[in-house]
Amino acid sequence: MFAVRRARRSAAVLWCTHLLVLLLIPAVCGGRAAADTVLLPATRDNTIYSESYHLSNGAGEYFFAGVTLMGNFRRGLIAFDVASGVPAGSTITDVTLQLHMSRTVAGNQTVSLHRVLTDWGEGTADAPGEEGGGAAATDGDATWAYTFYETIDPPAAPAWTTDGGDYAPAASATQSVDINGFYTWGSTAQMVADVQLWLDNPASDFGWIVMGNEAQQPTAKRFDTHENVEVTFQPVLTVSYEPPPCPADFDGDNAVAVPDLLTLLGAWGTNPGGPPDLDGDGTVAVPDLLQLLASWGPCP
Ligand SMILES: [Ca+2]
Ligand SMILES: [Ca+2]
Ligand SMILES: [Ca+2]
Ligand SMILES: [Ca+2]
Repeated sequence: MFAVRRARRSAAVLWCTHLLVLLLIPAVCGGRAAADTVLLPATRDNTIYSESYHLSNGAGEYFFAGVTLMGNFRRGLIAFDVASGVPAGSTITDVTLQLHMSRTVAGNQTVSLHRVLTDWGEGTADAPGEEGGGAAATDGDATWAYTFYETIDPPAAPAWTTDGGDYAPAASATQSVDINGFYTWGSTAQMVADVQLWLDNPASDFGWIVMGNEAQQPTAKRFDTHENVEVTFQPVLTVSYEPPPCPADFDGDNAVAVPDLLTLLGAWGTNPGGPPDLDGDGTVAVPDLLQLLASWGPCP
């Protein structure tokens, strides 16, 4: 009995000592996060082909937008994991999307981004050659009719409400695309609003559908995907944001203090998908602890 009590007291002393050390660190660390910019890679991209419900290109090096010589439509899909790269509670201030266009027979054409309203997938379909014809969709690929294709029983697969994808009618951004090279969309107020929505509601982060000029033919443009072997040609979403003024104040009492510290320690080693994973790297660990300690005290 005595031994047990003594062991408990030792543990308590050890805990208090640790806490004391932790409380002293802020005086050394100091400082607060300033406005920041993050470059996000695409987490998925794909092409849907109007001539077939069974064509896709989830794993291809390219995606397509516009109308082919034969009059068939191609629409690109592209999404980014905003919540993984931007701290929860941030205010998005500027958003640009850079794509590299690598092949076209058409001249200058408008290519627009529309926010996608239904979740969709990227399977392992990999079109041959220049990839314009697509490939047989695999499980989980988006196609003209389906959001997550099922090879065993396609009609049973989850489908778009409308063939060709479900998306906001108004474009979030448009850009004229001419010869091969890099093109940038934004920043527009709607792109900022889209990314803010995805940050605040990660379950709605379905990205944009990339649509070419569908009023004439040919207008198709080929863009490089996140699978492209040339890394510098892969899509990049650049997001600037104001971090929340006091992200480590988990309990909202306007100060970073012991209760917040205990919340963080209580989530140690877990992936809460938001606070107290302050740096959004998917686990509550030392960097999050240091960030909390650096903001110790009253909120600004
Ligand atoms: Ca892809
Ligand atoms: Ca290929
Ligand atoms: Ca607090
Ligand atoms: Ca973390």
